Amino acid sequence: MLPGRGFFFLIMGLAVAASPSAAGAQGAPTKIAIEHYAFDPPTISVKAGDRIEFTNNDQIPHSVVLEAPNGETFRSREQLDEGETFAVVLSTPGDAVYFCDLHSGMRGKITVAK
Ligand SMILES: [Cu+2]
Repeated sequence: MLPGRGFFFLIMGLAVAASPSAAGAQGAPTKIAIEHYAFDPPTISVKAGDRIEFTNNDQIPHSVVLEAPNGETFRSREQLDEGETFAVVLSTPGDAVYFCDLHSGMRGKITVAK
């Protein structure tokens, strides 16, 4: 048992409980890493309203183009540099597909549940 760990999650819990009005906040964001020319994890399930964060951990730029279940398209900056994050909130249930505009092999899918 790490003594600091429980305390950290207690603080996180209080922070979430203290901000019930945050739009669609379901807790911690779902994180997708961009590493070694791939999205990790490439497929994931979230709840409608969850915040999804893509972070580029590669030393070369990538991008994120996402087609939401309702047909809406979300785009990151053309070139997301190392350490930069692109966040999106999907409010419509269904399947969203996304890809990197710079590297054709980089793609993934997000299933949005109600
Ligand atoms: Cu890329």
